[in-house]
Amino acid sequence: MTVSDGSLSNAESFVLTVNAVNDAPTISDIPDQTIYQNSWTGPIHFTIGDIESDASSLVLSASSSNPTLVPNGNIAFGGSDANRTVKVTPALLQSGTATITVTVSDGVATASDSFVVTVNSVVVLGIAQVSGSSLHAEALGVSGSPNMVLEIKGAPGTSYQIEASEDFVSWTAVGTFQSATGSGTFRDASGGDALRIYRVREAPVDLDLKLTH
Ligand SMILES: [Ca+2]
Ligand SMILES: [Ca+2]
Repeated sequence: MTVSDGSLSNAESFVLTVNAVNDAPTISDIPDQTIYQNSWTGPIHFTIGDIESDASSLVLSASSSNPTLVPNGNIAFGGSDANRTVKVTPALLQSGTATITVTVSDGVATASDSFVVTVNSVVVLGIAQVSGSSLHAEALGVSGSPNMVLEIKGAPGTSYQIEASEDFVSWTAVGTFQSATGSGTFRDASGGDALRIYRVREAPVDLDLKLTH
């Protein structure tokens, strides 16, 4: 910079330092989740980004507001670069709600998004398997609520007979379930308030039966 009165001049220089501004990273909204006891979410997809840093260098962390229901170690990340996933596995036999906060860091600044995981209780009596029979129950569930919904994950296209009992002795067919994917729900509209035990007959592969209402 030079200052002059027309005859004499005085020059001085200075250094102008421009500090780079670090913008905080970004994270997309992760929506709330509702699942059944003894199951898990997702993987739920979300995206992250940062103006200065490559998405692959961003670091994710997560915390649970209810570690009894969802221990921090049961929150798993997947994916790569900008496209990431989070999968939440609640502790066995626990139900309730937990707020999961996912934080992305560029090493200096952070951004977070939260989502509520609601885990509905289910009473599953046990798993019974009889080998060598074409008519065997692989899953059993018990409920005392009307309009019980059975969530069934079986083999694609296979027809399953759903039976209910109140004493483990006499079984009544309450309907059949069949879907192209093997997965879906069956609602037992005939159920009353009495304790009911359900079984699914046929020889499915990896049959998974859950109850809710
Ligand atoms: Ca940044
Ligand atoms: Ca959210």
